[in-house]
Amino acid sequence: MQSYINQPDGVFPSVCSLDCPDQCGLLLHKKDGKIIKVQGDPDHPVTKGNICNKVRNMTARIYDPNRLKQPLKRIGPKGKGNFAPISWEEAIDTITSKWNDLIEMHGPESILPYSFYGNMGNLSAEGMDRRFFHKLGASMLERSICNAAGSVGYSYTMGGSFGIDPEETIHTKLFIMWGINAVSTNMHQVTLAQQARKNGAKVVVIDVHKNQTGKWADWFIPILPGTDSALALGLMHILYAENLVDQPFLDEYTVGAAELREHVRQYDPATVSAITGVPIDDLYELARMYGTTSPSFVRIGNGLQHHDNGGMAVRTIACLPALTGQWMEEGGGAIKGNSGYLAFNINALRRPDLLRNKATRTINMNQIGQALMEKENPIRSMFVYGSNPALVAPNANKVQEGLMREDLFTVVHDLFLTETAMFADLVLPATSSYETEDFYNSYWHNYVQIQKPVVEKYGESKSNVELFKLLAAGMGFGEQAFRDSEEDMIRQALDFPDNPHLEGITYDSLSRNQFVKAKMQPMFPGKLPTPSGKIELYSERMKRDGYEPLPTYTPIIKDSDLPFLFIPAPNHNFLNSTFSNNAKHISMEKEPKLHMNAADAKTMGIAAGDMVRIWNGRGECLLNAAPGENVLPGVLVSQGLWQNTPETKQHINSLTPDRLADMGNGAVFFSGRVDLEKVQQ
Ligand SMILES: Nc1nc2c(c(=O)[nH]1)N[C@H]1C(S)=C(S)[C@@H](COP(=O)(O)OP(=O)(O)OC[C@H]3O[C@@H](n4cnc5c(=O)[nH]c(N)nc54)[C@H](O)[C@@H]3O)O[C@H]1N2
Ligand SMILES: Nc1nc2c(c(=O)[nH]1)N[C@H]1C(S)=C(S)[C@@H](COP(=O)(O)OP(=O)(O)OC[C@H]3O[C@@H](n4cnc5c(=O)[nH]c(N)nc54)[C@H](O)[C@@H]3O)O[C@H]1N2
Ligand code: SF4
Ligand SMILES: [Mo]
Repeated sequence: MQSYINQPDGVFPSVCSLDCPDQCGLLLHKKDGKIIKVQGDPDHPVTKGNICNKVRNMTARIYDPNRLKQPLKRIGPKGKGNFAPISWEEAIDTITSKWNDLIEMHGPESILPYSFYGNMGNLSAEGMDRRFFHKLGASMLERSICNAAGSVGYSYTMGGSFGIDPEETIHTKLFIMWGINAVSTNMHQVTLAQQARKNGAKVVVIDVHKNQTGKWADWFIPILPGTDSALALGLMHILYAENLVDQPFLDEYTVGAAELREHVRQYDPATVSAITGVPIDDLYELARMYGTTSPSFVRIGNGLQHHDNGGMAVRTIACLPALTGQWMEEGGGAIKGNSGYLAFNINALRRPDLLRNKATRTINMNQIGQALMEKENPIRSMFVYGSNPALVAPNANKVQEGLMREDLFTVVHDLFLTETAMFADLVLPATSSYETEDFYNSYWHNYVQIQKPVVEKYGESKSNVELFKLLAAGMGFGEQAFRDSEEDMIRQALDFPDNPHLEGITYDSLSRNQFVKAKMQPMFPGKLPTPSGKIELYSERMKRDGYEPLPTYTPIIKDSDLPFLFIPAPNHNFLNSTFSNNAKHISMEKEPKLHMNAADAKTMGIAAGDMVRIWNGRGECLLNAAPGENVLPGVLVSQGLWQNTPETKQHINSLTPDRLADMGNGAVFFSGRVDLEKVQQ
């Protein structure tokens, strides 16, 4: 394996490992064996040397004095953060002997892995760990906290995670950024749009919050939360009524266009305006703009699908480009996610064949609080890595209650003593992605990239791959799968003739070139991976799965009579909870705010900067009020997953519901209701 560890000085290629669609190419500047600067790689064809502030300041995180150096064991009460250093040998012995006892007494399903994409590297996030837990026979985790509802919804229409190549969007004339805060969460899509703007392109943003992306738009359209499918259906109504549809495209490449035409009659502008809060004139203007501008492109975000009806919302919006035949144009169409193009051999990487009991139970990560409190066949041990459930999972007080269980044996592998780690019995130090080998495939642009180790492992930290190999050895697992090197695993994963887009992407080509693009061809003319091979405006498969076969608006669940809808979205300088513990990034973000409509604030006697308490049956939070015109009346928006202390009470997810979305068992962070009062000081 090629490695730059032994070169103390120089500039070395890297890739951003964070859960962000842009997956930037990076250059790491090293001096005396340490990274002194993180820079964008100007040669990366999409990200072209520009990176976000978060990662430009990454050295502050990887050399943060609070970074974990050694394994720790708990020596005080749970949650208090009293730990003492131990050796790796003792840590592995403690875990394996505890697990051997649990397996003997209660079976392997009493153990649950909990992980997500803190490191998007495929080996780190879903490699040796999956092999290990499959062989162990542990409970399975349904990893549906992020985009599950929308991905399933999009697939009903388009067959899978396939959109256009974002590099084409320099040709786009109309951008609709729908439920995506792209300035913060997909900055290179913004760069591409800026390029197109020089040639006259217009940008429309549809969001519940006029955030940085809304302010950057030519036209910001505020919408009431959870009503996007009604808006899309209203646009379809006008497109059909005014004959702005592309009939030859509909005839050739879609199923159900005639049924849809009839179906959308009910979504007339007056009805849709009343549901969405979008004025009737704006509905006409947007529909006509969309029906007459070509190429037009819809970037479908993740925000609009974190709702009870999020799957159907994405399924519905995904129908729009078909109505106008935009998939035929270079720079026309949509992107929800593009991971389909870079699909690799997950069976070879994850080895589900090692799981003997095919009826092993699955636990939804969005309901981890409930699951930990379950009395029947309880989870007795949880192993957390690449995720911070105490902060990121909904209904956080329930999660905390579960983590406090005296009889729960919790192990956390992370770079920091996260909120979750505070409740752990054992804490294990993890390497950063710059210290280990892995491969990365973006879910937006279509490049695969490789990371070679650039710096030595920090302290005694171990990578996910190393850790699960050690655990496998400790459990006495003899298969070759637990001795494979990183290189072996990358080769196995990329050996996948089933996906023609992967042709030419190999360990060797990546090692030579650092990034290699998927083989792309226009989506149309072509056959989609839907049952009919066409865009399914009407979906027989949905009918079979118990859904309305045509796109339909269903309101989100009114989970209480409390007056406000609460949208706790991500912020600019953290990445989920990553960076929320780094002083540098906290100082860039300043403080958590609560955006509210000025009229609501006036009625309640709240002024800018007032401390407000927001609460519901699940929990409460203290935030600084920011009244204005950036949200509609009845809507509250906060940004970022802030660290929580008993004094600051900033635990946003203590308020969020842990019911599941309409599709994919996804999370519904943005469908909860709260009340609000000024804190008298
Ligand atoms: N800086 C930064 N970048 C990130 C992240 C981060 O935390 N910080 N997180 C990463 C991850 S894991 C993900 S999944 C992506 C998420 O990035 P995005 O796809 O941008 O999704 P969100 O930021 O969750 O929400 C986007 C927008 O949806 C809006 N919204 C909420 N409800 C509705 C609705 O009902 N309708 C409409 N139209 N809009 C609505 C919110 O106000 C928000 O502005 O970003 C990734 N990149
Ligand atoms: N209120 C609200 N809650 C949300 C969201 C929201 O919009 N609003 N967004 C949701 C979404 S879209 C997502 S994707 C989830 C994300 O939730 P998580 O996936 O839990 O994301 P992070 O909070 O970034 O936590 C990742 C952790 O992995 C650790 N880590 C990084 N690299 C490695 C490694 O190589 N090995 C190990 N062992 N650990 C590593 C980091 O230090 C960090 O503590 O949050 C969800 N929660
Ligand atoms: S977080 Fe996103 S924008 Fe920032 S460097 Fe990483 S991939 Fe690029
Ligand atoms: Mo996410």
